[in-house]
Amino acid sequence: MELPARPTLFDFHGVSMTKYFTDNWDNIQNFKARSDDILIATYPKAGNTWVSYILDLLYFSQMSPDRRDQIPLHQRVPFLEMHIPGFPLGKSSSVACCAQVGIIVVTCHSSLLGVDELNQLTTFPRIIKTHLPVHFLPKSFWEQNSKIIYVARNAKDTAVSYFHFDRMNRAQPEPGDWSSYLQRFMEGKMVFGSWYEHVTGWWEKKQTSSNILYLFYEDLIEDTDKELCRLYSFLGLSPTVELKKQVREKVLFDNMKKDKMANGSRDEAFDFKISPFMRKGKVGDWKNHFTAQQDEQFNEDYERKMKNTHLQFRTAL
Ligand code: PPS
Repeated sequence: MELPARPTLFDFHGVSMTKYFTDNWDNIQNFKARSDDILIATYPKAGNTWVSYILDLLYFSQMSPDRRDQIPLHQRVPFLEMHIPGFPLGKSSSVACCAQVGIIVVTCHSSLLGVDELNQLTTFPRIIKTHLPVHFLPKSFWEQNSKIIYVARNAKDTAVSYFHFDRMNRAQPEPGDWSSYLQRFMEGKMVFGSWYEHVTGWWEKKQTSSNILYLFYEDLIEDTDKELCRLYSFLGLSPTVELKKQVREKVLFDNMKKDKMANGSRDEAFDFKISPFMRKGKVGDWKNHFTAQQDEQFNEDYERKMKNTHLQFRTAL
């Protein structure tokens, strides 16, 4: 099947975006969030899929054990602002199908339309993925006081992960070579804009919003159990010992990587020959990509951009 040409980046109200995340803008902004919705917000490549997987297991694995094997994660956790009509999703994507799994009815179609998918979800709570900067979030999330989990990841590992993602994902703009990519990352010319503004914007908002839990990818890697406990407490959940054990086991990088419903292998926009979606899952891989000169230049620029925030990141464990 012929794939559409890669999209181009353009300035959208001061944030670099592609049409796949802006074409449905009015419907996105008018999205009606509910008080029991749970939003997972991240800059791209900060661990959104990981936390989506964790929450889906927590809320649904006991009630509908087949869900995990039969419905791709991107349908269980729709991507709010994604709007790609007619984009191939998988080998059988052109064939419409309908699967009844537990109490959820899923229609597989050859489009990714986040708002429509969310409005059609029959399960609750709705677990929702977004990469929107905080000032782009539909206002209903604030009005409804929906729970929001923000995950942040250090800039260097994010840039590396994003680079490999853009190489293999034909729904993203051409990344070019690593050196020019890193330059554009520093300039904020990435889909969803500046990493610096994203992480600090959400951090500022968190200071006055008790409905936001701000997590760090590095903490999740270092002490998954501790961060899972913070999640349970924020969500007001008391999982059984058995469920906790199951979650702990299933969300390990190597186990998730084998899960065809979560590892991106069903997405035809991805070319795994170039790079897998579940790539390394580590803190500090940037050291394999940054030259000494790039590191020095990046650090200087970082100091300038982040001098007014208390937000601290770890680039090694
Ligand atoms: S996306 O496409 O923007 O939604 O990507 P996102 O899911 O936010 O981030 C992808 C990176 O998260 C890593 N990942 C994990 N790391 C550790 N453990 C688990 N279970 C896990 N699941 C996903 C994934 O491998 C990407 O990071 P890199 O560094 O590229 O490996």
